[in-house]
Amino acid sequence: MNKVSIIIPVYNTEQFIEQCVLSIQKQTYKNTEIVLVDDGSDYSCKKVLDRLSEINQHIVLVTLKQNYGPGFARNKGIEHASGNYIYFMDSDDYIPEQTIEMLMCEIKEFPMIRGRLNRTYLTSRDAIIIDGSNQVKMFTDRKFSIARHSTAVNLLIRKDFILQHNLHFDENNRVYSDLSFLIQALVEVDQVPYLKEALYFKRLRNDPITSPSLTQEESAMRILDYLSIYIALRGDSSYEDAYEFLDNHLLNFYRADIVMYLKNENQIDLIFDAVSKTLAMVHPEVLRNTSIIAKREISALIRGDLKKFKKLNRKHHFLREAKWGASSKRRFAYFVHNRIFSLLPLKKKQIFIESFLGKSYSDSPKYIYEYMQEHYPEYEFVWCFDEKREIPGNAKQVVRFSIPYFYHLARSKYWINNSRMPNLLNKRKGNVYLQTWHGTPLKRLVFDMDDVHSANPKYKKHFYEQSRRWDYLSSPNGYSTDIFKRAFLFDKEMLEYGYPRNDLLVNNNTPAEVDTVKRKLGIPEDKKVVLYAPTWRDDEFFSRGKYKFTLQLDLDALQQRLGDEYVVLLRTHYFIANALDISGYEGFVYDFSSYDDIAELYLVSDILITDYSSVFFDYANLERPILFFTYDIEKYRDQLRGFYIDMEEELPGPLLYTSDEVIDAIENIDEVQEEYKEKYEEFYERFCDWEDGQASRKTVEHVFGKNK
Ligand code: C2G
Repeated sequence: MNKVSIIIPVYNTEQFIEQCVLSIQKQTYKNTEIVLVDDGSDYSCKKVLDRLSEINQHIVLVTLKQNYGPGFARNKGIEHASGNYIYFMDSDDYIPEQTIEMLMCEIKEFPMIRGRLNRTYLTSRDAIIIDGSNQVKMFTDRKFSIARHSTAVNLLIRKDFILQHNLHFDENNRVYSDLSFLIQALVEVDQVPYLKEALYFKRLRNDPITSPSLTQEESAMRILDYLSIYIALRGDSSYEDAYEFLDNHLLNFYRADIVMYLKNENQIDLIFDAVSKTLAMVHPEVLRNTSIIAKREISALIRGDLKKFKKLNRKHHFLREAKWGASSKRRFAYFVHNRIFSLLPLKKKQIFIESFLGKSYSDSPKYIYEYMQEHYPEYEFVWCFDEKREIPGNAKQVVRFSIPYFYHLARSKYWINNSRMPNLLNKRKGNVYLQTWHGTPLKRLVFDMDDVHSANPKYKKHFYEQSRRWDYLSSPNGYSTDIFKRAFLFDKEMLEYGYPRNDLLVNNNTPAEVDTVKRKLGIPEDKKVVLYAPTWRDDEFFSRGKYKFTLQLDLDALQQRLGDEYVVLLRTHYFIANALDISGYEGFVYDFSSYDDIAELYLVSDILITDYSSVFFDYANLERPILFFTYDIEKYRDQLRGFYIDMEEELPGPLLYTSDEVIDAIENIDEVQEEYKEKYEEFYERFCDWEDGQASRKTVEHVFGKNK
């Protein structure tokens, strides 16, 4: 039986390599050998490789003394391979069970065969059924397009063919070494079979900031690497057949990568000469097919006319942005913000303020605003909402994403926000951004998360870009400070004064205030109040930003057993798009999901039920009982997020899994409180200690105080 050697260069991918190897062990094609080439990895990765090769006798571990790059490592792998077929993988990828068998079955008399690449952000995926036809497509005229993605992964190739033609990976090139191997191989054949059912999962790292893959590295190095491989291949007459493919490949690279890189004008000097020299090699016929814009730039580049190129580059980026801006109303507004409104002078006493994406008048921004209304009347405020609403004070209001919204964003010196701003907004020089954030973290945040299960896989990258604009960040306790620094990679000023939003809970916790708020909310003053405030689930959504929630509390049972003594307030997270059906429970259940400020709901509630929401950290300031309805804790903890604290050990109340358990706990709330007394005290000390009712004042003084 034919043996397949799977060659995998490894460099510090201890996070991913086990899964890669496991996916090979699970192959239905059994006669395989795994050649792991350790390309000078650090100790922690070496340890993983040693362990893997100890337990799996099909692993051949080749250790290189230093980091030579994937080209050298793949060549070394071929030298050590004992199989008569070679298959290439990257150490952070994985394959479905049948990939190798399918390729082996279809390679027949051909020297090589290619499967399909499927890019994914997830750690594991099941094979996707494509159409099940298992039909091989033959690439003849367009055979070079097999090299289009510049990668040799998911290529199965006969070893004697490699040796016969002395095929090798470029050893001097870090990112594009595969391209040379592929072109050498492809010029030797007339046709290449391609099987789209043979899948390969190529991991797009969801964290291109702290753990980028080679192609995610945004640097001049990557571009220069590409140019050098093009020059080497294009200058060698043995690859004449590939010239047209290479020229087009370069032009695509120019449009997609070089143009983007040169958006930052300061980078032009770094690569100008190399780009100029490379483009001069392209056949004029191929150049003729490019757009007028590209043609002009390329012509200046080829002539080496740096001054002209800079001028064109600036103009063309403006035109590209304008064209982009013309494609929708929203984009037009961004364009006008970044290119026009941002040229108008900053208003030094104007504050642009928003809470929860404009969905409410609430949270720390509200309390900062109200404090400043009273003590800093010289400041003007622009509040952003999704629709116009009644609020105290004399703030202007703008509707999110309207033209006035963009206008005031650009002109306000200060921004105050508790969540995220749109990614495409440029922060202008002189802008000061106070980020108050919105909760002590329980669920792992951004760079502490492994997989991203929410609707936006680019979450980490976007988050990083956005958080670079923050100048100040509010922290509610020392525990949060540590996490924020690490998980947000935040290194500017941390405001360690507690949360402005919790001032209310410290200052207004009196029976008279509670009754006033109850009357305002329209709930009976003679009943006790249970507040149920769950969080959202990353994997349950309709579309991006629109999450769904299914109520698991049995309202019937609640009403039967508690209806005489209690009323229930329901409050879903602001990401939740669906409304809960509470018809039939009038006078017992109240839906306050769209009520502005949850702090007022805390104030009137005798008991809080929640799950993995940060609401309990705030509620604990009231020192009232908290129950945790954690019916899906395993999924939430193990698959979706992971927690920073041990829920079983450290929470100030019991974990409950059914409606009956929740009702039992409410009926026996005094005993529950007694049982959790000590834990509650420890919890309070750890998370609520900074809250002294003065957080708004201290925060404002820090950012706007007289010495600023
Ligand atoms: N919130 C609310 N109603 C809910 C849940 C939350 O009003 N049913 C508000 C609370 O102010 C809460 C904040 O939204 O503190 C954040 O909600 P979480 O459920 O904790 O979830 P998330 O928005 O993912 O933020 O560091 C904090 C984390 O990032 C959590």
